[in-house]
Amino acid sequence: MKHRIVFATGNAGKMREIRMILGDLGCEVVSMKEAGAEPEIVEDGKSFAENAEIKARAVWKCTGDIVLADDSGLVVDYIGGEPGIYSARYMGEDTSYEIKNRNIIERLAGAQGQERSARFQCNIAAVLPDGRVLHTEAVMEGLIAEQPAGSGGFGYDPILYIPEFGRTSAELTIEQKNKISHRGKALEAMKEVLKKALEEES
Ligand code: ITT
Repeated sequence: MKHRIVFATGNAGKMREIRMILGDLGCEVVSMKEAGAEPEIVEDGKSFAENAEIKARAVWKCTGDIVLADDSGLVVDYIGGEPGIYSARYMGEDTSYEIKNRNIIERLAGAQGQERSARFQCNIAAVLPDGRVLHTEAVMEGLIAEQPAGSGGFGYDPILYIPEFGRTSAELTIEQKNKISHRGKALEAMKEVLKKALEEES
């Protein structure tokens, strides 16, 4: 693909994963900071999809390239789907994940087995140079762990236990996580959708 892709995220943990997943696309992938496009973005959408589009559109207005954005979060069934789209802001943007993760575990006191079901959810939005918008979405299913474990990844990774690995998401290598994660799957799907959309264009 000859286009440059700008990724509208300020989250370094996400960007690390994104660079690996998009590495085989054969085009330059830069963060919005690297592209010199850091507009004020107000994430006031009501869904992952709306927020992903808000971020991608805001950066696209500055650069005009293909702009991708990720809106994602942890959805915990036992507490009504919290923190969901508010995952980054849960208990305050500046509160450490050690505290946020402990708090979620505490709120699940007494929950057993499948009652602890939770997932990471991710919506990817792409705004094309002509302004068209594409979306893909995926989840990574797991259970809220009894204790945080692992130091890989970022955010809520230490508390999402992935039964097929018998480990938390923070105990997986980045390669393992990218293969099965919400972000990995949504971005793989986006690669296909993007290729088709750009072929139609040329
Ligand atoms: P950008 O909007 O700049 O991309 P952000 O961190 O604010 O960065 P979101 O609004 O999409 O991004 O919030 C996503 C939050 O969900 C993130 O900060 C983590 O708390 C959580 N999250 C998403 N994916 C995760 C993952 O793979 N592992 C752990 N936590 C994750």
